[in-house]
Amino acid sequence: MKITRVEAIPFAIPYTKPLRFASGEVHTADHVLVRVHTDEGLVGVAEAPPRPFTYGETQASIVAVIEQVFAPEIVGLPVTDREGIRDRLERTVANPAAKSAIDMAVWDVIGKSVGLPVTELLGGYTDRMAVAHMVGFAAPEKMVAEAERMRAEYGITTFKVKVGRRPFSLDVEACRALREGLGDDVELYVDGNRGWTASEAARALRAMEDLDLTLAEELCPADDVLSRRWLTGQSRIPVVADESATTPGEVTRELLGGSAHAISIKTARSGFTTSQRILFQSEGMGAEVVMGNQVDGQIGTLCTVTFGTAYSSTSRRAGELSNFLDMSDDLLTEPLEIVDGTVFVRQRPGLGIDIDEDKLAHYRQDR
Ligand code: MUC
Ligand code: MG
Repeated sequence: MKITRVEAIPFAIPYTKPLRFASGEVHTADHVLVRVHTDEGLVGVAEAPPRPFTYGETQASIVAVIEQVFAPEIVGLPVTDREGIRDRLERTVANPAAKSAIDMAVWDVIGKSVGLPVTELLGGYTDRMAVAHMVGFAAPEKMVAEAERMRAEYGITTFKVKVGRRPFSLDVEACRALREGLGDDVELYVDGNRGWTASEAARALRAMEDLDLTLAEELCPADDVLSRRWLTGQSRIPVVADESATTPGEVTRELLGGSAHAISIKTARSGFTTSQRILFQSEGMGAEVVMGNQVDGQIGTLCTVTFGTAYSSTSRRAGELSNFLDMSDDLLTEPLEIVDGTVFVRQRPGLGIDIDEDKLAHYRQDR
């Protein structure tokens, strides 16, 4: 079965509540729906979320690179030739969200063609994942209220708190309010999105030592090589590399350089094919992994769940799977649900993504 066409459809769905963090903020899901068509009529689907503040991609750049570079490279290749497709995509540097959406749509077609869920093709370890919710910047009482609502309505008990503001006491205060407001039974961890210097981060971690935080993600930039190593060496909780470790080479650099202890895997930026490499490499090096969230919509979240449920180590911790709840709408005919703090993978051929064509017509930006 050969690839005949790759569609890149820009769409925009507003958030009911923007997500704010140290490197940026998201008000609208201005994503790109990617569809890989084949000569047997099967079509694979995934979405690419542009995150210019992290990877430099925009909605327009994703559409352009797919239409002008990636589609011409891969049309005509057998859809099962995942390595060949990856090779062709990797001839172009960067553009991780565009490449990943194509990769995951290709896996979707393969799953459909053999009548199996992609999660089973990948590893098939479990059918569900616990959910962690990302709490963005706001006044401490609003952050606590949001977490309380997530716990009451969806049963979520793990929260990733965005930090990285100046002065760092703002975030210390917010984390303390969350711990006091939610009690000892919830898991709290923090993500700085490179907002602090290593010395600020060290002081902030010390000030939060009594809060039982479980992980500290990307507190300062990867380019602060020596000070980041200094910080990681003294941290009493595992330091997670997120945007600093998006490729196997970067994972090696962060782990062997002593700049991180654990790795965040995001299918939105490494698809399934490269995420597998990152996962197996992390396991081989003895590093924990977290299934992260690139402020994904429901399609992207289903992709994360598909990968996260496939393996033992990716399903061990709660995955960041809930921020689509703040979108005003989405494109699936059957919305993704979180019940008792859990998301289930779809036991259908491929990824189980069925696009509501009326909604797509309403939200698409190219007509
Ligand atoms: C995260 O873990 O950093 C914020 C920006 C992005 O690309 O992902 C999010 C969450
Ligand atoms: Mg992060």
